Amino acid sequence: MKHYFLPLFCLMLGGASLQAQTNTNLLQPKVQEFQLTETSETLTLPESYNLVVTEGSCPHALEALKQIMPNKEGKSKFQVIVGKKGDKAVKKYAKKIPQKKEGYYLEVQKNRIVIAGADQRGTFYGVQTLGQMIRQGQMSICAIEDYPDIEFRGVVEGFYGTPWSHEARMRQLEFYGKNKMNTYIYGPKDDPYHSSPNWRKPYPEKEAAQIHELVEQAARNEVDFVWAIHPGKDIKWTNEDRDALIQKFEAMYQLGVRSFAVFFDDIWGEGTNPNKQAELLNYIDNEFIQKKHDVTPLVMCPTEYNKSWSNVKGGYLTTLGEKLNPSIHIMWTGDRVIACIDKPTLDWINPLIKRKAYIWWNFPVSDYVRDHLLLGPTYGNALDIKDDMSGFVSNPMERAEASKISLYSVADYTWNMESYDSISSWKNAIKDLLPQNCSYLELFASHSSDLGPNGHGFRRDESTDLQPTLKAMKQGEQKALESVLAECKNLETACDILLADTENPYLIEEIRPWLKQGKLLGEYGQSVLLMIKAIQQKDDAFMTHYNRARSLQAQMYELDMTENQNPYQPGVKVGSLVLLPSLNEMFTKAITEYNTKNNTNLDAKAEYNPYTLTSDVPQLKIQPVRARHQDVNVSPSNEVIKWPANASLQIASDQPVRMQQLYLDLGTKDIASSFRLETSADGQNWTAVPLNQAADNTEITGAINSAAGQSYIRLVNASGKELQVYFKKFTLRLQK
Ligand code: LOG
Repeated sequence: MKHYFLPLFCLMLGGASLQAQTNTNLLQPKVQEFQLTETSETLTLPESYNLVVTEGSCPHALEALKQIMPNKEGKSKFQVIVGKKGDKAVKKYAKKIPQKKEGYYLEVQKNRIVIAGADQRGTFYGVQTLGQMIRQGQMSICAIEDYPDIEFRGVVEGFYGTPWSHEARMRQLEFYGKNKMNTYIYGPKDDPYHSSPNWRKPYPEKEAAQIHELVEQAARNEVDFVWAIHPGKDIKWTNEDRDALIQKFEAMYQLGVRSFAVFFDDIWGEGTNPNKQAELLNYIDNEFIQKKHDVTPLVMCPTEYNKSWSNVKGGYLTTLGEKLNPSIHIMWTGDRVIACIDKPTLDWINPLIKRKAYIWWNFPVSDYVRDHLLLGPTYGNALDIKDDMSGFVSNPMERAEASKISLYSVADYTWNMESYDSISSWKNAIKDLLPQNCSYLELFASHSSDLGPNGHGFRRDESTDLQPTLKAMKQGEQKALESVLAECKNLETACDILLADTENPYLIEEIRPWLKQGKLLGEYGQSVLLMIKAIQQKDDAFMTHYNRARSLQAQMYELDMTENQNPYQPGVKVGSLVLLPSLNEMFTKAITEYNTKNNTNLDAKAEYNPYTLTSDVPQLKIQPVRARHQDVNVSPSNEVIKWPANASLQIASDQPVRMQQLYLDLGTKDIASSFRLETSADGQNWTAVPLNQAADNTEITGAINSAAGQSYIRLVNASGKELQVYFKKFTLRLQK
């Protein structure tokens, strides 16, 4: 619960004098209780302070304190009293310390500052809050009682794609400490020593040394470094593999790791057996976790980790619920792989697993929409569920710095849920990341937040503030046209300024291709709108604006084809939900009308996708399909696809194309003979195309080489039974 007590006379003094006070809105995460004393006085720190502590207590908090205090420790009447419950130093304040794990009491008086934590971590968090107050300038004379709503708060580095760099992780851990997040789960899917094939092997020397360094950095920032293993792809339920897993954990323990997780997500086959999983995990818990005495509770990610994949009758979840030791946490992504969490979500899962779910929130992860940046506000999770979960960790983007916009808000949400406000938290996050150029980053981020069409169907609002103006413009309001024009100018300016920003070079490096695309989009918008104005005013400059708009369309396409060329969702998309389609629509409409009026034949097309996908495989139904050069690609998926017998995936072109070859990868060996590939000119009469797969290889090819044009191609499960496969590649190459 949040309580802000503002003495009445303080309010009556009005805005100006209040500005000198601490701005509680900028305390991050939002504090639970903030109380101003009966004066509007503020504290200016004296030149030195007398530090009162209990020997040996709270070393990380004291280290942090040294860094935030602008003045020196020394002889002074001004006291800074720091300690945790039970310390002599804070004995006088014991009653004021919140009775909550990781809570703290912080008091600012004319002659002293007191930070009294419920434990070491709480004390460290008190210092963080004090640091935020000091950075604001003048401090209010005040008292704060603060504590987190959720026990485990933080991040799971659990995405597919290039894992974060060591340096990025070091910066992240510091960021978590500053924002009072206590958990970092290390589980990048593409670290071979986390998953198959090398989960059984120890890390090579260099990687081991880096992990040790991360563990130390985590400790300094009061973060639990949780090392996760992902053994399910090839685990055998033998004593040998069980011992290999324990040995790996032991090796990680030797590197300093004191928190562990086991992930069984995105696998099929033997590894998914819930009885065997529970048996193994209980063994690890009894023989390793509990015996060490200094290790935090084990965390596991189940194979059925969301409701849409759960077969309750099959008994997977109930088996885990009944058999797993009660201290083991079970992760859960919600009703779907990508979902926001609410009360019904938790009311469904908690009884099944007989414990409170530990939420793995798949946002702002972008490993299934790698051409987009997810920089918008963090919203959608219910505000009334703090008592229904044991933990909440967010799976971020491959781009570590850019993810901080969302992670800042995750910290805010999990600390003080009822007070969480997604928009103000988003704005504060951006200010924190790029203090001087925050207004430019905010504008850019507002147009770079949706994911584009994707197989999960998860979308985010975009260009929210501009939407009413765009609507008014469509209805012919001239003032609205001018506002949209101004917005496009501002977007160009913002991207230009950000491209040369030096405040946070890591961030700019990560988002550079998108900034370049944003700049082109801003320029494109201006050309389109100036072109429309020229038409209205019968101005000769029309052709110049038209040609420039055409050129910018080509430049945006070129950038999309040359930068961020990952093999999954290559390209660079900005403003793809609202701004770009609106401008394209305006362009097409204006040129079509112009052509009719002037009897001209200017190209009015702004965007065009001739391919459509249809499928009766539920997980592939809304998978995006896109043309690139000579290729037509269906976006790959990260999950296990359950492909029903006789179900198919079909691509149709709106005009006949000469197909050359299909490149397919279902992540499975010896599977080609289970599928049938066919092409057709009319969608009625189908011709079979042989599929080739070399032994011991997952790649499949289908040589089509049709001389005549075909409009359809489809891949059918011809095995007579449901198949479980990955969907790593579906590329149709066309003849030149
Ligand atoms: C994976 C995860 C991936 C995410 C989003 C879980 C538990 N597992 O479909 O590694 O980053 O979805 O693509 C997942 O979410 N599989």
